[in-house]
Amino acid sequence: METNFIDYVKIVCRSGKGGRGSMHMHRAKYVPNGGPDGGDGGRGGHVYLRGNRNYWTLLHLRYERHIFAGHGGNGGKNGSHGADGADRYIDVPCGTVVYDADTGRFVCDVTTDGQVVMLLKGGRGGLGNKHFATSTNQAPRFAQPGEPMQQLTVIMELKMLADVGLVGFPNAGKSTLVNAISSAHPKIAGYPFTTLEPSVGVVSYHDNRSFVMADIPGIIEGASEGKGLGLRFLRHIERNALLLFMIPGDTDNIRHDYEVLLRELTTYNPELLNKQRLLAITKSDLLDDELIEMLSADLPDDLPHIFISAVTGFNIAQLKDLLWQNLDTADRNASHSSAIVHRDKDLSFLHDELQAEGEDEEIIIIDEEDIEDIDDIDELDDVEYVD
Ligand SMILES: Nc1nc2c(ncn2[C@@H]2O[C@H](COP(=O)(O)OP(=O)(O)OP(=O)(O)O)[C@@H](O)[C@H]2O)c(=O)[nH]1
Ligand SMILES: [Mg+2]
Repeated sequence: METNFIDYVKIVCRSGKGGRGSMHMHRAKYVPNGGPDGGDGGRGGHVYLRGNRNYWTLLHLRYERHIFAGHGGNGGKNGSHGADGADRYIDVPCGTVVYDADTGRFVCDVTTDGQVVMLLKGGRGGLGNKHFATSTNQAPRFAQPGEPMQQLTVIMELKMLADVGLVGFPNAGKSTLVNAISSAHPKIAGYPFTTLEPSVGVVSYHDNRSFVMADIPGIIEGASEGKGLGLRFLRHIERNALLLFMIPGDTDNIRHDYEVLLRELTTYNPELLNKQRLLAITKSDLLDDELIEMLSADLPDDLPHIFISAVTGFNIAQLKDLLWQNLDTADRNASHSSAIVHRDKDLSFLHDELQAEGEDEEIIIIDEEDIEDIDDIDELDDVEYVD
Protein backbone atom coordinates (compact mmCIF):
# COMPACT_ATOMS: atom_id res chain seq x y z
CA MET A 1 0.00 0.00 0.00
CA GLU A 2 1.43 3.36 -1.06
CA THR A 3 1.12 5.70 1.84
CA ASN A 4 2.96 8.36 3.70
CA PHE A 5 1.56 7.24 6.98
CA ILE A 6 4.38 4.98 8.10
CA ASP A 7 3.94 3.57 11.57
CA TYR A 8 6.24 0.57 11.34
CA VAL A 9 9.92 0.37 10.41
CA LYS A 10 12.81 -1.99 10.83
CA ILE A 11 16.29 -0.52 11.12
CA VAL A 12 19.76 -1.55 12.23
CA CYS A 13 21.34 0.53 14.97
CA ARG A 14 24.91 0.36 16.10
CA SER A 15 26.84 2.22 18.74
CA GLY A 16 30.49 3.12 18.25
CA LYS A 17 33.32 1.00 19.55
CA GLY A 18 35.68 2.44 22.09
CA GLY A 19 39.05 3.68 20.87
CA ARG A 20 42.05 1.66 22.03
CA GLY A 21 44.42 2.93 24.62
CA SER A 22 47.84 3.86 23.34
CA MET A 23 51.04 1.98 24.09
CA HIS A 24 53.66 4.65 23.84
CA MET A 25 56.90 5.51 25.59
CA HIS A 26 57.82 9.11 26.12
CA ARG A 27 60.70 10.10 23.86
CA ALA A 28 62.55 13.39 23.99
CA LYS A 29 66.03 14.72 23.73
CA TYR A 30 67.97 14.32 27.01
CA VAL A 31 65.18 12.17 28.53
CA PRO A 32 66.59 8.67 28.20
CA ASN A 33 63.86 6.70 29.99
CA GLY A 34 60.76 8.76 29.50
CA GLY A 35 58.31 6.15 30.72
CA PRO A 36 54.88 5.28 29.38
CA ASP A 37 52.75 8.15 28.08
CA GLY A 38 50.10 6.40 25.99
CA GLY A 39 46.72 8.13 26.30
CA ASP A 40 43.26 6.58 26.62
CA GLY A 41 40.93 5.78 23.77
CA GLY A 42 37.78 7.86 23.38
CA ARG A 43 34.40 6.26 24.03
CA GLY A 44 32.26 5.07 21.17
CA GLY A 45 29.19 7.12 20.28
CA HIS A 46 25.86 6.23 21.91
CA VAL A 47 22.62 5.79 20.00
CA TYR A 48 19.73 7.70 21.52
CA LEU A 49 16.06 8.02 20.74
CA ARG A 50 14.53 11.44 21.14
CA GLY A 51 10.84 12.27 21.21
CA ASN A 52 10.03 15.04 18.76
CA ARG A 53 6.51 16.37 18.44
CA ASN A 54 7.21 17.69 14.94
CA TYR A 55 7.21 14.16 13.64
CA TRP A 56 3.89 12.41 13.10
CA THR A 57 5.08 9.25 11.40
CA LEU A 58 8.18 7.09 11.07
CA LEU A 59 8.43 7.89 7.36
CA HIS A 60 11.83 9.59 7.70
CA LEU A 61 13.30 6.32 8.99
CA ARG A 62 12.21 4.38 5.91
CA TYR A 63 15.03 6.14 4.10
CA GLU A 64 17.62 5.50 6.76
CA ARG A 65 18.00 1.83 7.47
CA HIS A 66 21.37 2.05 9.20
CA ILE A 67 21.97 4.31 12.12
CA PHE A 68 25.56 4.04 13.24
CA ALA A 69 27.24 6.16 15.89
CA GLY A 70 30.91 7.12 15.47
CA HIS A 71 33.78 5.08 16.84
CA GLY A 72 35.98 6.44 19.58
CA GLY A 73 39.41 7.65 18.48
CA ASN A 74 42.48 5.81 19.67
CA GLY A 75 44.64 7.24 22.40
CA GLY A 76 47.91 8.86 21.36
CA LYS A 77 51.35 9.73 22.63
CA ASN A 78 51.96 12.36 25.31
CA GLY A 79 48.88 11.15 27.13
CA SER A 80 46.58 12.44 24.43
CA HIS A 81 43.04 11.19 24.78
CA GLY A 82 41.23 9.81 21.74
CA ALA A 83 38.21 11.76 20.56
CA ASP A 84 34.81 10.45 21.65
CA GLY A 85 32.75 8.96 18.84
CA ALA A 86 29.85 11.06 17.60
CA ASP A 87 26.52 10.20 19.25
CA ARG A 88 23.47 9.63 17.11
CA TYR A 89 20.03 10.91 18.01
CA ILE A 90 17.10 9.27 16.29
CA ASP A 91 14.15 11.65 16.30
CA VAL A 92 10.88 9.80 16.64
CA PRO A 93 7.26 10.85 17.10
CA CYS A 94 5.84 10.63 20.62
CA GLY A 95 4.30 7.22 21.09
CA THR A 96 7.09 5.22 19.45
CA VAL A 97 7.66 1.75 20.83
CA VAL A 98 10.85 -0.19 20.12
CA TYR A 99 11.22 -3.96 19.89
CA ASP A 100 14.20 -6.20 19.26
CA ALA A 101 13.58 -7.49 15.72
CA ASP A 102 15.27 -10.83 16.39
CA THR A 103 13.59 -11.80 19.63
CA GLY A 104 10.45 -9.66 19.62
CA ARG A 105 11.39 -8.38 23.07
CA PHE A 106 10.10 -4.95 24.11
CA VAL A 107 13.08 -2.61 24.44
CA CYS A 108 11.78 0.87 25.30
CA ASP A 109 9.26 3.52 24.38
CA VAL A 110 9.30 7.26 23.88
CA THR A 111 6.17 9.11 24.89
CA THR A 112 6.94 12.80 25.38
CA ASP A 113 8.47 15.59 23.37
CA GLY A 114 12.15 16.02 24.21
CA GLN A 115 12.39 12.70 26.06
CA VAL A 116 15.75 11.07 25.46
CA VAL A 117 16.29 7.33 25.84
CA MET A 118 19.63 5.61 25.35
CA LEU A 119 19.15 2.70 22.98
CA LEU A 120 22.75 1.49 22.64
CA LYS A 121 25.74 2.43 24.72
CA GLY A 122 29.00 3.19 22.97
CA GLY A 123 32.01 1.07 23.93
CA ARG A 124 34.27 2.46 26.64
CA GLY A 125 37.66 3.64 25.45
CA GLY A 126 40.64 1.51 26.49
CA LEU A 127 43.20 2.82 28.98
CA GLY A 128 46.60 3.88 27.72
CA ASN A 129 49.76 2.23 29.03
CA LYS A 130 50.52 5.11 31.40
CA HIS A 131 47.83 3.67 33.70
CA PHE A 132 49.61 0.38 34.02
CA ALA A 133 52.98 1.54 35.28
CA THR A 134 53.83 -0.05 38.63
CA SER A 135 56.94 -0.13 40.74
CA THR A 136 57.90 -3.46 39.23
CA ASN A 137 56.87 -2.68 35.67
CA GLN A 138 57.69 0.92 34.97
CA ALA A 139 57.42 0.62 31.23
CA PRO A 140 54.38 -1.51 30.49
CA ARG A 141 54.29 -2.57 26.87
CA PHE A 142 50.57 -3.03 26.79
CA ALA A 143 47.42 -0.96 26.72
CA GLN A 144 43.70 -1.75 26.83
CA PRO A 145 41.61 -2.23 23.74
CA GLY A 146 38.37 -0.26 23.52
CA GLU A 147 35.11 -2.00 24.34
CA PRO A 148 33.29 -3.34 21.31
CA MET A 149 30.27 -1.69 19.74
CA GLN A 150 26.74 -2.98 20.17
CA GLN A 151 24.39 -3.71 17.33
CA LEU A 152 20.67 -4.21 17.41
CA THR A 153 18.07 -4.57 14.71
CA VAL A 154 14.93 -2.92 15.96
CA ILE A 155 11.32 -2.69 14.97
CA MET A 156 9.83 0.69 15.73
CA GLU A 157 6.11 1.08 15.95
CA LEU A 158 4.11 4.21 16.35
CA LYS A 159 1.19 3.98 18.71
CA MET A 160 -0.80 7.12 18.55
CA LEU A 161 -1.29 9.12 21.67
CA ALA A 162 -4.88 10.24 21.53
CA ASP A 163 -7.27 10.72 24.44
CA VAL A 164 -10.13 8.99 22.71
CA GLY A 165 -9.80 6.11 20.27
CA LEU A 166 -12.75 5.03 18.14
CA VAL A 167 -13.37 1.31 18.01
CA GLY A 168 -15.87 -0.15 15.58
CA PHE A 169 -16.52 -2.28 12.54
CA PRO A 170 -16.05 -0.72 9.11
CA ASN A 171 -18.88 1.62 8.16
CA ALA A 172 -19.85 2.31 11.77
CA GLY A 173 -19.64 6.06 11.22
CA LYS A 174 -16.31 6.68 12.94
CA SER A 175 -14.94 9.05 10.33
CA THR A 176 -18.26 10.86 10.12
CA LEU A 177 -18.06 11.62 13.84
CA VAL A 178 -14.44 12.74 13.62
CA ASN A 179 -15.39 15.03 10.74
CA ALA A 180 -18.33 16.44 12.64
CA ILE A 181 -16.59 17.30 15.89
CA SER A 182 -12.85 17.53 15.33
CA SER A 183 -10.27 19.38 13.32
CA ALA A 184 -9.47 16.31 11.22
CA HIS A 185 -11.35 15.48 8.05
CA PRO A 186 -10.92 11.85 7.13
CA LYS A 187 -12.78 10.52 4.12
CA ILE A 188 -16.32 9.23 4.59
CA ALA A 189 -17.99 6.69 2.31
CA GLY A 190 -20.70 4.06 2.41
CA TYR A 191 -18.36 1.13 1.97
CA PRO A 192 -16.14 -0.75 4.42
CA PHE A 193 -12.47 0.11 4.89
CA THR A 194 -12.78 3.69 3.72
CA THR A 195 -10.29 4.61 6.38
CA LEU A 196 -6.97 2.88 5.80
CA GLU A 197 -4.78 5.04 7.97
CA PRO A 198 -5.45 6.40 11.41
CA SER A 199 -5.73 10.14 11.82
CA VAL A 200 -6.04 12.37 14.84
CA GLY A 201 -8.14 15.45 15.30
CA VAL A 202 -8.54 17.95 18.10
CA VAL A 203 -12.03 18.30 19.55
CA SER A 204 -12.68 21.64 21.21
CA TYR A 205 -14.72 21.71 24.33
CA HIS A 206 -16.04 24.59 26.47
CA ASP A 207 -13.68 27.06 28.10
CA ASN A 208 -10.83 26.52 25.68
CA ARG A 209 -10.43 22.95 26.71
CA SER A 210 -9.85 20.29 24.13
CA PHE A 211 -9.04 16.66 23.69
CA VAL A 212 -7.64 14.52 20.92
CA MET A 213 -9.63 11.90 19.06
CA ALA A 214 -8.19 9.21 16.82
CA ASP A 215 -10.06 7.84 13.82
CA ILE A 216 -8.92 4.27 13.46
CA PRO A 217 -9.67 1.91 10.56
CA GLY A 218 -12.51 -0.53 11.12
CA ILE A 219 -11.95 -3.75 13.03
CA ILE A 220 -13.35 -7.09 11.90
CA GLU A 221 -13.64 -10.43 13.61
CA GLY A 222 -10.22 -12.11 13.54
CA ALA A 223 -8.37 -8.79 13.43
CA SER A 224 -6.19 -9.83 16.35
CA GLU A 225 -4.90 -12.70 14.22
CA GLY A 226 -4.16 -10.37 11.34
CA LYS A 227 -7.46 -10.42 9.41
CA GLY A 228 -8.62 -7.31 7.59
CA LEU A 229 -6.20 -4.54 8.33
CA GLY A 230 -5.20 -6.74 11.24
CA LEU A 231 -2.59 -5.60 13.66
CA ARG A 232 -1.97 -2.42 11.75
CA PHE A 233 -4.54 -0.46 13.68
CA LEU A 234 -5.04 -2.38 16.90
CA ARG A 235 -1.69 -1.11 18.07
CA HIS A 236 -2.91 2.47 17.97
CA ILE A 237 -5.66 1.73 20.43
CA GLU A 238 -3.11 0.77 23.07
CA ARG A 239 -2.17 4.38 23.71
CA ASN A 240 -5.64 5.91 23.99
CA ALA A 241 -6.87 6.83 27.43
CA LEU A 242 -10.49 6.07 26.60
CA LEU A 243 -12.11 3.85 24.03
CA LEU A 244 -15.34 4.88 22.35
CA PHE A 245 -17.02 1.84 20.86
CA MET A 246 -19.23 2.73 17.91
CA ILE A 247 -22.01 0.47 16.69
CA PRO A 248 -24.72 1.56 14.23
CA GLY A 249 -28.29 1.60 15.53
CA ASP A 250 -29.50 -0.54 12.64
CA THR A 251 -27.21 -3.43 13.61
CA ASP A 252 -29.04 -6.73 14.22
CA ASN A 253 -27.57 -7.40 17.60
CA ILE A 254 -25.66 -4.55 19.19
CA ARG A 255 -24.64 -6.55 22.23
CA HIS A 256 -23.19 -9.31 20.06
CA ASP A 257 -21.18 -6.87 17.97
CA TYR A 258 -19.87 -5.21 21.09
CA GLU A 259 -18.71 -8.56 22.40
CA VAL A 260 -16.94 -9.41 19.15
CA LEU A 261 -15.08 -6.09 19.23
CA LEU A 262 -14.18 -6.57 22.86
CA ARG A 263 -12.90 -10.07 22.17
CA GLU A 264 -10.59 -8.85 19.42
CA LEU A 265 -9.15 -6.24 21.71
CA THR A 266 -8.67 -8.72 24.51
CA THR A 267 -6.97 -11.26 22.28
CA TYR A 268 -4.63 -8.59 21.02
CA ASN A 269 -3.69 -7.31 24.46
CA PRO A 270 -5.65 -8.07 27.64
CA GLU A 271 -4.35 -4.83 29.16
CA LEU A 272 -6.76 -3.00 26.89
CA LEU A 273 -9.58 -4.10 29.17
CA ASN A 274 -8.27 -1.76 31.86
CA LYS A 275 -9.17 1.21 29.73
CA GLN A 276 -12.26 3.27 30.25
CA ARG A 277 -14.94 2.29 27.70
CA LEU A 278 -18.04 4.05 26.36
CA LEU A 279 -20.55 2.93 23.77
CA ALA A 280 -22.07 5.18 21.13
CA ILE A 281 -24.96 3.83 19.09
CA THR A 282 -24.45 5.66 15.81
CA LYS A 283 -26.84 6.57 12.98
CA SER A 284 -29.63 7.06 15.50
CA ASP A 285 -31.44 9.25 12.99
CA LEU A 286 -32.49 5.94 11.48
CA LEU A 287 -34.27 5.01 14.71
CA ASP A 288 -37.44 6.36 16.31
CA ASP A 289 -37.96 6.93 20.04
CA GLU A 290 -39.75 3.65 20.47
CA LEU A 291 -36.93 1.70 18.88
CA ILE A 292 -34.33 3.54 20.95
CA GLU A 293 -36.19 2.55 24.09
CA MET A 294 -36.42 -1.05 22.97
CA LEU A 295 -32.74 -1.27 22.08
CA SER A 296 -31.67 0.41 25.32
CA ALA A 297 -33.14 -2.46 27.29
CA ASP A 298 -30.75 -4.94 25.74
CA LEU A 299 -27.46 -3.04 25.69
CA PRO A 300 -24.36 -4.35 27.48
CA ASP A 301 -24.48 -3.03 31.03
CA ASP A 302 -20.81 -2.81 31.90
CA LEU A 303 -20.34 0.56 30.19
CA PRO A 304 -22.20 3.87 29.72
CA HIS A 305 -23.95 4.30 26.37
CA ILE A 306 -25.38 7.11 24.29
CA PHE A 307 -27.44 7.24 21.09
CA ILE A 308 -25.99 9.70 18.58
CA SER A 309 -26.23 10.86 15.00
CA ALA A 310 -23.25 12.63 13.52
CA VAL A 311 -25.39 13.53 10.52
CA THR A 312 -28.20 15.36 12.35
CA GLY A 313 -26.13 16.35 15.37
CA PHE A 314 -28.41 14.41 17.72
CA ASN A 315 -26.78 14.06 21.17
CA ILE A 316 -23.40 15.19 19.89
CA ALA A 317 -23.00 17.85 22.58
CA GLN A 318 -23.97 15.27 25.19
CA LEU A 319 -21.43 12.85 23.76
CA LYS A 320 -18.71 15.45 24.18
CA ASP A 321 -19.79 16.00 27.79
CA LEU A 322 -19.72 12.28 28.43
CA LEU A 323 -16.28 11.91 26.86
CA TRP A 324 -14.93 14.83 28.82
CA GLN A 325 -16.24 13.54 32.15
CA ASN A 326 -14.81 10.12 31.54
CA LEU A 327 -11.49 11.46 30.34
CA ASP A 328 -11.27 13.30 33.59
CA THR A 329 -11.51 10.08 35.56
CA ALA A 330 -9.33 8.23 33.05
CA ASP A 331 -6.69 10.89 33.63
CA ARG A 332 -6.96 10.62 37.35
CA ASN A 333 -6.28 6.92 37.03
CA ALA A 334 -3.54 7.65 34.53
CA SER A 335 -0.90 5.99 36.64
CA HIS A 336 -2.29 2.61 35.68
CA SER A 337 -4.66 3.14 32.77
CA SER A 338 -2.45 4.93 30.29
CA ALA A 339 0.79 3.37 31.46
CA ILE A 340 0.19 0.47 29.16
CA VAL A 341 2.37 -2.57 29.33
CA HIS A 342 3.77 -3.35 25.91
CA ARG A 343 3.73 -7.05 25.35
CA ASP A 344 6.68 -8.63 23.63
CA LYS A 345 6.00 -9.55 20.04
CA ASP A 346 4.66 -13.00 19.40
CA LEU A 347 7.42 -14.67 17.41
CA SER A 348 5.02 -16.99 15.61
CA PHE A 349 3.39 -13.91 14.05
CA LEU A 350 6.51 -11.87 13.64
CA HIS A 351 7.37 -13.06 10.19
CA ASP A 352 3.84 -12.52 8.87
CA GLU A 353 3.73 -9.16 10.52
CA LEU A 354 7.00 -8.05 8.95
CA GLN A 355 5.77 -9.26 5.60
CA ALA A 356 2.48 -7.42 5.94
CA GLU A 357 4.36 -4.24 6.74
CA GLY A 358 6.76 -4.75 3.83
CA GLU A 359 9.62 -4.81 6.31
CA ASP A 360 10.68 -8.42 5.93
CA GLU A 361 13.71 -7.81 3.75
CA GLU A 362 17.17 -8.31 5.16
CA ILE A 363 18.95 -5.05 5.79
CA ILE A 364 22.34 -5.20 4.16
CA ILE A 365 25.17 -3.81 6.19
CA ILE A 366 28.13 -2.39 4.38
CA ASP A 367 31.01 -2.84 6.75
CA GLU A 368 33.78 -0.33 6.69
CA GLU A 369 35.34 -1.60 9.87
CA ASP A 370 38.51 -2.96 8.33
CA ILE A 371 39.27 0.17 6.41
CA GLU A 372 39.12 2.38 9.48
CA ASP A 373 41.62 0.34 11.39
CA ILE A 374 44.48 1.07 9.01
CA ASP A 375 44.82 4.69 10.19
CA ASP A 376 46.82 4.11 13.30
CA ILE A 377 48.94 1.28 12.10
CA ASP A 378 52.31 2.48 13.42
CA GLU A 379 50.92 2.70 16.95
CA LEU A 380 50.09 -0.96 16.72
CA ASP A 381 53.71 -2.03 16.55
CA ASP A 382 54.46 -4.72 19.06
CA VAL A 383 51.51 -3.85 21.23
CA GLU A 384 50.11 -6.45 23.46
CA TYR A 385 46.51 -5.90 24.53
CA VAL A 386 44.95 -6.85 27.80
CA ASP A 387 41.30 -6.69 28.81
N1 LIG B 1 -27.87 8.01 8.53
C1 LIG B 1 -26.62 8.15 9.00
N2 LIG B 1 -25.59 7.70 8.28
C2 LIG B 1 -24.36 7.86 8.78
C3 LIG B 1 -24.13 8.46 10.04
N3 LIG B 1 -22.79 8.46 10.28
C4 LIG B 1 -22.23 7.88 9.21
N4 LIG B 1 -23.16 7.52 8.31
C5 LIG B 1 -22.93 6.86 7.00
O1 LIG B 1 -22.29 5.62 7.20
C6 LIG B 1 -21.35 5.36 6.16
C7 LIG B 1 -19.98 5.03 6.75
O2 LIG B 1 -19.47 6.15 7.43
P1 LIG B 1 -17.94 6.36 7.77
O3 LIG B 1 -17.86 7.51 8.72
O4 LIG B 1 -17.11 6.41 6.54
O5 LIG B 1 -17.68 5.00 8.53
P2 LIG B 1 -16.31 4.47 9.19
O6 LIG B 1 -16.66 3.86 10.49
O7 LIG B 1 -15.30 5.55 9.21
O8 LIG B 1 -15.91 3.31 8.17
P3 LIG B 1 -14.46 2.73 7.83
O9 LIG B 1 -13.56 3.89 7.61
O10 LIG B 1 -14.69 1.95 6.60
O11 LIG B 1 -14.06 1.89 8.98
C8 LIG B 1 -21.34 6.60 5.27
O12 LIG B 1 -22.15 6.37 4.16
C9 LIG B 1 -21.93 7.67 6.18
O13 LIG B 1 -22.59 8.67 5.45
C10 LIG B 1 -25.25 8.93 10.79
O14 LIG B 1 -25.17 9.45 11.89
N5 LIG B 1 -26.48 8.72 10.21
MG1 LIG C 1 -13.56 5.71 8.33
